[in-house]
Amino acid sequence: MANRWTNTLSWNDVTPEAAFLNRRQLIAGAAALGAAGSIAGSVSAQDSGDALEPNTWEEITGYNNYYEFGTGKEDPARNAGQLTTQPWSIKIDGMVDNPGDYALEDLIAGLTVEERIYRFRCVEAWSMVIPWNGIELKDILDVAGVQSDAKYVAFETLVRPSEMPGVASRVLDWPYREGLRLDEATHPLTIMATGIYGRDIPNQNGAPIRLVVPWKYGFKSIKSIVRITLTDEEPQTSWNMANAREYGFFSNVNPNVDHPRWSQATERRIGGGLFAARQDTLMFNGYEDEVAAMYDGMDLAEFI
Ligand SMILES: Nc1nc2c(c(=O)[nH]1)N[C@H]1C(S)=C(S)[C@@H](COP(=O)(O)O)O[C@H]1N2
Ligand SMILES: [Mo]
Repeated sequence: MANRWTNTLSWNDVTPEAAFLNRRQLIAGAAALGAAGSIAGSVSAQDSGDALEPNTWEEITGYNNYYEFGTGKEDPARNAGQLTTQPWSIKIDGMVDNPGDYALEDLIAGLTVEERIYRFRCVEAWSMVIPWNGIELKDILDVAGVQSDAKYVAFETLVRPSEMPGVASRVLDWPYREGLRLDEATHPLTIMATGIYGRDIPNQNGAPIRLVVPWKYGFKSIKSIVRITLTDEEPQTSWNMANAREYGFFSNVNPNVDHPRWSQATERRIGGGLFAARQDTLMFNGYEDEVAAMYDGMDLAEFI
């Protein structure tokens, strides 16, 4: 199956390390456009001026937020290696036709894993570009059979104190929880990632499977998921529970709405070096064309 979102990339995204992935994506994108399509046609006007390029494997796997393994940026790489990720099952419950405990390999058997190179913007105002391998969340929800009265999807991360030194601290109320509105969850940009650079996703990045919602601040992209619940009520989410004034349910990337303690207008690209200029943060992290319609008529300064 072709990558429908190849057009979120520019030619400038291609680095030697990622070149093989990009070439395959561009070929797939061109094929999807049909005989009249061109490779150039898969580059969006919005991105064509950007000088983005994917971060290196070392940057992506060495600078992380995963508080179950500690609050320092290098704690997850240091401490997450001990996490047992096989076997792994995900409980899917709530408003679904087929609730149950699904072995991960059964749940995703037959579903398409795609390469998606996405911007990733943490609420702390740093960013990366990450070449994920993942499955559209919608495809996974279809296995469970979402009922028509469901309005939200709630997610929970594993809590395993014997392997997660960070959960001894009360820095968050475990399990780590996140949630999306159903239209956000079934949007084609929303994926469940199982890989990076074509390799299994490392533990510190959320093995064996984590959410990626590229137009929202990074904390929405919950790691190492063990439970997915369909519900008709807005779910509780960890950072909103910890500080509702600073972290809302939506948490869409928005350069025009500052965090109460810092500006969100610009960001520091990891790997750019000590003297690199900060970059302008893009509305919806650069995915405005794809997602803005979901928030039509909403006051984005109110619904943070
Ligand atoms: N379970 C869990 N998921 C989590 C976090 C966490 O602490 N625990 N941190 C979030 C935050 S703040 C960010 S920025 C991203 C970081 O993802 P990365 O380490 O793969 O870059 O993971 C998010 N998902
Ligand atoms: Mo974050």
